This record gives sequence, C-alpha cells and structure tokens, in this order.
Amino acid sequence: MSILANKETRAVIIGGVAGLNAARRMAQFDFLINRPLTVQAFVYPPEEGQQKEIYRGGELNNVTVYSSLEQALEENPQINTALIYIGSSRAYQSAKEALDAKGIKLVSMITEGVPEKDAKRLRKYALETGKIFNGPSSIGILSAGECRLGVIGGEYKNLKLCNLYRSGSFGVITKSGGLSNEAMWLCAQNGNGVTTAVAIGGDSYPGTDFVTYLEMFENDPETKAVVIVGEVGGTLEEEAADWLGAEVRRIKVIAAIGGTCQEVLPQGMKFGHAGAKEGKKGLGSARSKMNALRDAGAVVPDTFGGLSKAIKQVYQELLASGAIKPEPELDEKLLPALPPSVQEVMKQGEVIVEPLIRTTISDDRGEEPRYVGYAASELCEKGYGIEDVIGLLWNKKLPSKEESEIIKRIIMISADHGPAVSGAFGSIIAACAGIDLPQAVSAGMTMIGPRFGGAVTNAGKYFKYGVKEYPNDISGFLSWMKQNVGPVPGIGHRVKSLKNPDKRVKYLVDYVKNHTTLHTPCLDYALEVEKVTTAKKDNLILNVDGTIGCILVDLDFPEYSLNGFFVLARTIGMIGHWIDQNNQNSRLIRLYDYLINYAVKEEREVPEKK
Ligand code: Q5B
Repeated sequence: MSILANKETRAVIIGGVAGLNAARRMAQFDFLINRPLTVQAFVYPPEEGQQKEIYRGGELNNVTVYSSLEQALEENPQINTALIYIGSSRAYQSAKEALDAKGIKLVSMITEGVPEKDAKRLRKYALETGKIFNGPSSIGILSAGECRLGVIGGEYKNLKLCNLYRSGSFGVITKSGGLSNEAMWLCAQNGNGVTTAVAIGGDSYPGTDFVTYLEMFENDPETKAVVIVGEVGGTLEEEAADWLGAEVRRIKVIAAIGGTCQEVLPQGMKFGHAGAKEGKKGLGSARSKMNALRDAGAVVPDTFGGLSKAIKQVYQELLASGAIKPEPELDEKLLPALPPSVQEVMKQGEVIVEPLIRTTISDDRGEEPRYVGYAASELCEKGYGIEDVIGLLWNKKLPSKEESEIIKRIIMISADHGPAVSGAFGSIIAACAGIDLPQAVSAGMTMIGPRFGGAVTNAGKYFKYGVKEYPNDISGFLSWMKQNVGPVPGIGHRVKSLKNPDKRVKYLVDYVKNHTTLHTPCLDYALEVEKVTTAKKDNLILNVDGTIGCILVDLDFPEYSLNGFFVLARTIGMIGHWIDQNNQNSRLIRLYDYLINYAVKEEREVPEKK
C-alpha cells in the first residue's frame, strides 16, 4: 500500500522540456516495476500535436502534447494526477485548472519562484475542492513498487539501491527534494524501505502540510513509521508534534530537523529554502521543533547523522513487536537493467553498428568544421580562398595557386548572364510572385539542365571521350555523338556565334592557354570540334558550358562534379536577381497576350456530355 500515488495513477504533465525529462525518468521507474506508463499526456500549447518519445525500457511510446488540459482529459479520461512543470508566471493558472478538472485528484508542482499569494490561494482552493495540492518547488512523490511522480528518487541505479521496486514500511515526508532521496536510502539501508516518500517543497507556504500527510500515513496499514525531515522556519514541525501528541497514534514518527547551526549564526538569516527562516525570538528554530517533537513522542536524533541509527532502532522495535515481518531482499542483479543506448555500448566496444552513411570530405565533430582534415579557420588564416574550399570539398585536393586562379575566374565569369536566361528569369518570376529567397533561387536552379547551364558535366565527359577514342578524328567523333548522344553538349548558343563571339569563352581560353602552365588536351580537342561545327553553322561555337567543362577536366576535377561549378556560380547571380526584384518591390508578372501565340481552336459550343 501507499499514499497519494499507486499503480492506478495516470498523469498529465503540464509544461515543456523539464516535464519531458521528468516523464522519461518516470518511465524508467515504470520499467523497473513493470507497470504501464504513468505519463499519458502533455499539455504545452507551443508544441501542440507533437508526439514525445518516451522509452519504458526498450519499448518506445509516443505521448501526445495537447494545447489544453481540457483536450488532454477529453482524450485521456483515465488521467487522475497532474504534474505542473510550467514557468512560475503560468503555474498558478495551470494548477487551478488542474484542481478544477473533475477526474484529477492530485496536483503536484515542481515550479519554483511561485508568488506566496498564489501558493496560499492554491492551498485554499485545494482544501475547498477536497483535492491534494503538493508543492510548489516539490521534486515529487514516490510510492515504492507503485508509482513515481516527478524526478524524485534520482538515477535508475539509485531506485534499485533504495529498493524502490517494492513497498517497505516507512513513510517519508521532507521539504527538501535532495533529502527525500537520502531519507529513502536510509530507510532501505536501516529498515525495509519506504511505502511512500513525499517532498512537499521548501517554500514558505507549501500546498499540503506535514499533518495532512501524517494522517494519510496513519490510515495506511502498510506504513508503520514515518520519517520527517524538517528544517528551521515555519510551523509545520510544531503542528506535526501537536498532532502526534494529541492522541495515541499507530505510526511511529522519526524526525530530523535541519538548521541547528543557526544557533551560532545571526538571527533571521535565511537558508536555501524560501521557508527556512527563523522567526522573531527564536520562533520556528530547529531546536524548538526538535524539542516539541521529542516531547510528543517522536524519535529525534540530535543531528541528521543520527537518523540512520534512529531508523534502525525503530525498525528493530517493529520487528521485535511483530508489526513487520522480515522479507528476503531481491538480489539487485535480478532487477531489470535499463537497456543502454547505442552510444553507451559502442563506447564500451560491445557492439558494432554498420554506419548508415560514409563521408570522406568533412567532419564537424571537433570545435569547428574540418575540410578533408584542414580546420576551416586555419585555411582562412593561411590565406586560402573559396576556390581552395571548392577544391577540398569537391576534389579532396588543395589546388595550386595557378589552379585556384582558374577556378576563381570560372566562378566569376559564369556568376550571371543577365535576366533573360532561363535560370535568372525563373528566379525573377518567382521573386515577383513574392516567393522567398531559397525557393525563388531553386526555381531558377530547376532550369539548369541539358540545354541551359547543365551541359558542363556532359561536355567534359564527351570531349574527354573524344580525346581518348577519336584523338585525330573529329568528324568520327561528331558522327558517334550524333548516333549515340545527340547535340554535342558544350557546343552551340542561342545568341552567341562566330559573328557575335562569347567574350567569356575567349577570355577563359586565353587565360588558361596563355597565362598558366596548365596542360589542356580536353580544351584543345573541343576547340578543334568547334572549328568543324562552326563551319556548318556559325552559332555552333564552343559555349561557356563546354569551355568550363573542358578546363575542369584538364584540372582533374571528377566528371560528375562539373555541373556544380555552374550551379554554384549561378546561385550568386540568382540571389542577386531575387534581391534586385525585392529592392524594387516588383509586381507579380503576368505575360501580355501579345507575347503569346494563341494557336488554339476558335471558340465553340461545348457539346452535351455523352
Ligand atoms: N545544333 C544551346 O540551340 C542550344 C547543336 C547542334 C550539334 C549541338 C543548343 C544545344 C548543347 C547543349 C549546351 C549550353 C540549346 C548552352 C548556356 C549558358 C548561357 C546561356 C545563355 C548562360 C542552342 C538548331 C540546329 C539544329 C541542331 C543544331 C544545335 N546545337 N548540332 N551539336 N550542340 N547545345 N547547352 O540555337 O539541322 O536545324 O536540325 O542544345 O551546350 O546554357 O546565355 O543564353 O551563360 O546563361 O536553340 O550561355 O546549341 O538551336 O536547338 O534549335 O538547333 O543546330 O541539331 O540543326 P538553338 P536548336 P538542324 S550555354
């Protein structure tokens, strides 16, 4: 048996990240004792509709986040407990709503910094509604072998060490969350463990006092003794002493009170908890509380260190009286072990996981990205440029100075070619339609293909093929291309021709051939092809795609990387066009009728449907 929480407890957590962490800890306890998941729903409007992943051992559960408690309860009528993990500004409202909810009997609040007036109002409201409001600032409630509400109990191994997998005979009531864990451990080491441990929180006005919980423990036949860990300040311990002394009680009370050190400190000094403050004239001092409890019949050690002995003494008495029968303890090894995460077992070298992907170019696991081993900042510091990053990430090589200069020129020269070309035009239309930058740029990008800009790869590929297979036979190469491929990629232009040469191509060819030492077999071959094609038709020149493709092959870039140069360069241009249109507040584009040849049927009557 237990008080407050048992196997029937089903909880909703009101709050975000901290609540999720608590739910995961609670699920560890659910796994330890093999009970169904305690947390059934979350309420957190910013994450409405999300499913939170909660592992109960190795079993994955998806728990829904609702925007309101009402909705959560409508879909999960089994919920009878609410845990408040929301910020202090919204804690009062959330707790009040939970207290108002019909099915909810217990509300426990971890939120700290709740205004005292709100805490008082919630306490009063809980009394009026006949419900329990625990907290604020409470780490939670744990009923051994039954249910864990909140993170009380600490790590999984601690749950086992404190024998929380089964019920004992000691109740625990503390203000401090940390001391609740310690008290549970002491009960396991010196007695037979706990029934329920409640942390009420260290605020000045806790929602529920010691006496209320003592009454509950008195009515729980499994609980034979209760350990109270109180502290200086307030009157909860004195009220507990009054309760104990008022009549013969079934349960034994053991109490440790923190704060006797205050006797040597200036009067009124405050400790960690908001409520841990001695009143005027020594009222609420640790010493007066200890005396009151001792006078009422509680076992009160002089210091917290004496608590072990006190618990042991009471346990022996209970055994001797026959109130408790000694039970053999389970071997800890028989209790289920939490399944370790893949990372944990990998660290220990106990499992081999086949990687899903493999990378050979970059690594972000250190302080900064490393491109093929080189730290990005070091490349910057040592005067490398964007061309070198391209060389590393696309070809796993640092280009020489001469090669970098060529790459730089390729990017610069093909960055844009005015608004009329397919790519820029696509981005402009999108910009004018109010499309955002990434989407507008990708609208332009989708134009890059075999006819426009995307012929770089195939130009490099086929001219390289020509060099190898038809070294001195251009017409043989062209016939092979006609038969097997179609138009030669890299040859031909819509507006450029022998009469209207493409200055970009001339510049690149001149630069590479006359200002560098690059060996250019592929480019030379393409220029020979151009001589033959332009003899047939003067626009069948070696175009910018073809020129870039050949130079990049001569630079030893992998074939399939070549279109990347046009894509990268044109991204600069397309972004420019998007910004330009936005700067001008351009209007939506609609084609004028006179730009369309409506080669359509005359208007006619729609026949009746047969
Ligand atoms: N014919 C580029 O064609 C274009 C032939 C050919 C053999 C060829 C065409 C082509 C290969 C792909 C290519 C990149 C579609 C171009 C670029 C970037 C840009 C763009 C800009 C920028 C142009 C008419 C006659 C036909 C065809 C024959 C054409 N090309 N024969 N090999 N390669 N090239 N693309 O003028 O006998 O009449 O049936 O596909 O390299 O995109 O500035 O605009 O920076 O943005 O529309 O420079 O050449 O001619 O297709 O009507 O053909 O020539 O077989 O012969 P056109 P088409 P026939 S650079």
